[in-house]
Amino acid sequence: MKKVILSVVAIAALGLTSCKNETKKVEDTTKTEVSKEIAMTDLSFGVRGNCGMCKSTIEKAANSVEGVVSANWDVDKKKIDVSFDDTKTDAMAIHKAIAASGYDTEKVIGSEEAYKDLPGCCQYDHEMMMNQSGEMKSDTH
Ligand SMILES: [Cu+2]
Repeated sequence: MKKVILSVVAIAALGLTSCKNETKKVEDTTKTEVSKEIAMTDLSFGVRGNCGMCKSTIEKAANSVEGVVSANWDVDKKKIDVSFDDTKTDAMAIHKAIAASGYDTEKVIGSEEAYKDLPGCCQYDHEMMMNQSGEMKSDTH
């Protein structure tokens, strides 16, 4: 008799578990859809560079980060504007991707090896001011 009761309980438990799983799946889908709409983060920070070729290299590096939706580097201001999905990436990942392509950002020094492989016109001055007309960065001098 006990065995019968146990198996009934077990079947009931299985039933409950599968019901819960189904409910959870529905909730997850809804959450993902909601967060996609509100997770976009806009960020701008300084990146050193010289010219239009630098611009395409820097933007390509930023866009290669999964979750980055748009990247626009300003050659005059030495500054990049990035929009990204902060559930997929974060600011440091974007800094690192740009640095790996050879360019200095405000937070990460550019890869020396990648810098050496840049075209001569793109080998920017490492002392160059960046993020001009952005937030005050005068504390570095
Ligand atoms: Cu260049």
